[in-house]
Amino acid sequence: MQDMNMYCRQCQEAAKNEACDVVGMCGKQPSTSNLQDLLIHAVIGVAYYADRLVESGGTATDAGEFVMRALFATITNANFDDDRISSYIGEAQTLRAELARHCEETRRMPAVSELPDAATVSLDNPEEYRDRAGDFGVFATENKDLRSLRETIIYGLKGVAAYAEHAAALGYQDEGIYRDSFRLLAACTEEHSAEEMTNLVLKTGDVAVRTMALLDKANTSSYGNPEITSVKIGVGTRPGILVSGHDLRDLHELLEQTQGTGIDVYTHCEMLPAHYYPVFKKYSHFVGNYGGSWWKQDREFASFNGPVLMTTNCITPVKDSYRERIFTTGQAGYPDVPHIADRVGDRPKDFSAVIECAGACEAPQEIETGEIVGGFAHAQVAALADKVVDAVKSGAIRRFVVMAGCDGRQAGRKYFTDVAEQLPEDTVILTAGCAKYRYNKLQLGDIGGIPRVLDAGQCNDSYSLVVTALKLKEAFGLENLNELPISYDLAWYEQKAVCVLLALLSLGVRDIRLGPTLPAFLSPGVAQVIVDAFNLQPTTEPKADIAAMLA
Ligand code: FSO
Ligand code: SF4
Repeated sequence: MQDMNMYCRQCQEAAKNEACDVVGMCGKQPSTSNLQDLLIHAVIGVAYYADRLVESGGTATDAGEFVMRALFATITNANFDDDRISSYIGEAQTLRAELARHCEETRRMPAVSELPDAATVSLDNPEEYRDRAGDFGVFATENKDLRSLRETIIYGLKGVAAYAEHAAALGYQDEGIYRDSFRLLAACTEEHSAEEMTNLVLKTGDVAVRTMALLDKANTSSYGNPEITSVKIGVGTRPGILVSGHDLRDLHELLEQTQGTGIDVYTHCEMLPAHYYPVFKKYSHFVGNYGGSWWKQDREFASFNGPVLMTTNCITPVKDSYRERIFTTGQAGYPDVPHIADRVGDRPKDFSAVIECAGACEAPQEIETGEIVGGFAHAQVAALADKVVDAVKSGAIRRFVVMAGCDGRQAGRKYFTDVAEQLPEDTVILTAGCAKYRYNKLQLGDIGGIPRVLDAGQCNDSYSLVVTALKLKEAFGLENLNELPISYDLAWYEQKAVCVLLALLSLGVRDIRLGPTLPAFLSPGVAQVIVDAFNLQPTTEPKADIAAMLA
């Protein structure tokens, strides 16, 4: 850590594809980054004791909920608020002490450096984090490959945490997911061989699959199965509230509270797929989607004119043009931005401040018109299964290309638009996540009524794509997922995409292309292990990659 303000390489925008060590490319300040390192260290301490507790037959649901919330708060572009991260560190210390008291082995401490009292880390003294960050951050592990494997597990679990928290918000929890997450975090304090750690990475993928399945169950049980839907992208004449992020319960409660107020509700970025759920369709003031991917929010939030509610990541540095009308809730946070408090018990969150703000705003400025179509989650695809299977058997569909994942601001991401445009007309793109904004407004046509871009939903709905693949495997009587006419050309940005990638690897999916760059946290040694086992490869040029995928 010498001569570094911070050290973070958890996302695709890590500076020079190595690490952000001066300030985050995302805008994360050194104080926040170093506090997040400290929080991860504290969370591992909680998991260590919770693991011991469940091993001896106890339950640790509260610890599970806490670990998920805290990990989620450290995801890229989720929480930039030092006070909130500090308060999580304090909570972690209290919880760790309580769990330790419950454990038989209270004298055994994690094999990582002691967690200092959060009170001794002053928010007024960033130098202190700088000096001490090396004790808690990735450099706490000396061996580069082991460090890389530990990071892969922790980043995968950050994605798991986000999805587990959305499921928990709807009343769906799985002790098994908590238990395995404790074990995996605790394993990051233990000495393991590289082979054992590689197995733990795949175990993280297995936890990821189960968590995405849980969230799928939570979403579809609460709001119905997504249906094919045309979503308007123009605007109305009434003031609006723009809802971004991934939390469907937040959106639901806001829709309830805005009924009959004369205010419209629009989705932004990853909230677009909410329109595909039957329950949300009954709200006549839920009018459409505004704008595109998360990284354009500085312009789009300015022209929206009304309040913006960030339910999760991705929030980017807040600009003056909308500073007075942006709100966060859940694990999203930004200094000096009003935060809508958590719900207490079953009482809904109180969005009155957002609604009041909307009442004083002008209607959104129109930036585009038309519609986009989505809603091809697994139940809807299953309903079309015969048509899809026939189209493949007749040769009308030659290949499916899964292009799920995240979007980002780097110019190299034009690759994904180029691939979508250049793929031959007998191919179908399966997508989920904000990666879709690179091509979901192109007019790519359909194949016998099947659109050439099938959007399953949010990034967590990549699970739907897996279910679709499993159904196709069954329909074609194949032994192995890799025998299907499906290629994977994934875009990654933050840790939920790491979670999705590990999920696919744990299911044995091979030959995945990943771009626009491979993760900086994969050491050459670890990258080689993954390449050898799964033939994971970086994206190259659209033409060459398309040719290889169709070969
Ligand atoms: Fe995108 Fe952001 Fe959903 Fe991520 S909005 S980048 S993978 O948070 O979570 O796809
Ligand atoms: Fe850099 Fe990404 Fe970390 Fe932000 S989250 S500091 S952009 S590596």
